[in-house]
Amino acid sequence: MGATLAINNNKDRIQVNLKLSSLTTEEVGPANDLATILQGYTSSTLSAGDAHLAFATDVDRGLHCRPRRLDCKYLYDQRGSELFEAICDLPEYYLTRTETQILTKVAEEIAAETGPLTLVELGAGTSRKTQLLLDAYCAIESQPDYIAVDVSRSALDKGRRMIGETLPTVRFHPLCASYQQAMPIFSETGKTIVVFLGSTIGNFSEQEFNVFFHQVADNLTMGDYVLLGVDLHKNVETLEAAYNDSAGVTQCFTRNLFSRINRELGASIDLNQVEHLACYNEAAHQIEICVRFLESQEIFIEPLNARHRIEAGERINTEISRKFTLDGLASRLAAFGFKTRKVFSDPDNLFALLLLKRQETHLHLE
Ligand code: AVJ
Repeated sequence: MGATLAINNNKDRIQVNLKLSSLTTEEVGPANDLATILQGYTSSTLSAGDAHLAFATDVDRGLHCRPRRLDCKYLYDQRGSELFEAICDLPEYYLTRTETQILTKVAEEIAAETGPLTLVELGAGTSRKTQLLLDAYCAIESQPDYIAVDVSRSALDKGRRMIGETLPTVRFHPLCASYQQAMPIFSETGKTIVVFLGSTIGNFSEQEFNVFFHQVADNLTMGDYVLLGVDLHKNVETLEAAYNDSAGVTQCFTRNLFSRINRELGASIDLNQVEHLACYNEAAHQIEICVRFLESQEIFIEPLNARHRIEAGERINTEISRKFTLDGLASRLAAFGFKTRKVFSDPDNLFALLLLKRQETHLHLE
């Protein structure tokens, strides 16, 4: 085993490192040009055909589960990303405006703490909130690199246009990929801050949370940072209102997953029979979102020629949104090698931003 393996026991990363270094031998540009590296990564490993088949396979697998479930990342096609942006502007959806309020206040302090580095944002969407952070980095470095990772190509395009206008010195690198696909990139970006806002971490089950932070820690280097946005415990009324808005946008957002299945997988689900439900599970501290089918329906997945019979009254889980406490979180993150450097919150303690620093941790020397 070579030195790399001893220091960094991560098979995925090693494979990708090899792939990336072979790309740099081509005549496309200098080895350290981030744009070139990302282009090569995108064209060699992430194809649209694979994504379509993965969608079909994941839907099929989820419908075989009991209870049935669908992966919430598929909520974000073009229409879904637009609907999510509309959710962010809803009066009941306090999360986005509270996080924006916190970021406005503390962006400079974050940049001052970390110094110049590459920003990598997971689930960037249209990068609206991130502009506040990028603005602060523009004040301390001339051309900050910003890699926006999202599964929605249209959201990335919109973000790129917006950042191009408001912050033209930012080097914007869109990466249309899942988090897992994007993580090997962390080793190519020099000193890095991984930005994970909006309490998207709340979508992960306890196990997914653990896998995620294990992978992030594994792919980062000592001294790198994570900026994590988390939604905090609060009363049931506020929480349930945020996911059952009076304008019905959240219902459209959830239903859109089924119209996407119709559009892309050749199903013909009657969307009028798909009812959105969002309830707070107080014991588990999570919003649970599902749909209930009012009438029996068949879901046909054309690429796999698979059929699922959904009975009247049956539910399909689409999303969880967990809520956190600061104490619990900091100690759990410490176990993955993240020291909580700063915690920022709003006056009502609705939401928090944690600035974490990657520290010495579990050595897997073999
Ligand atoms: C993007 C995961 C943070 O859980 O609040 C909003 C998604 N779903 N309304 C959340 C969502 C329905 C949102 N996150």
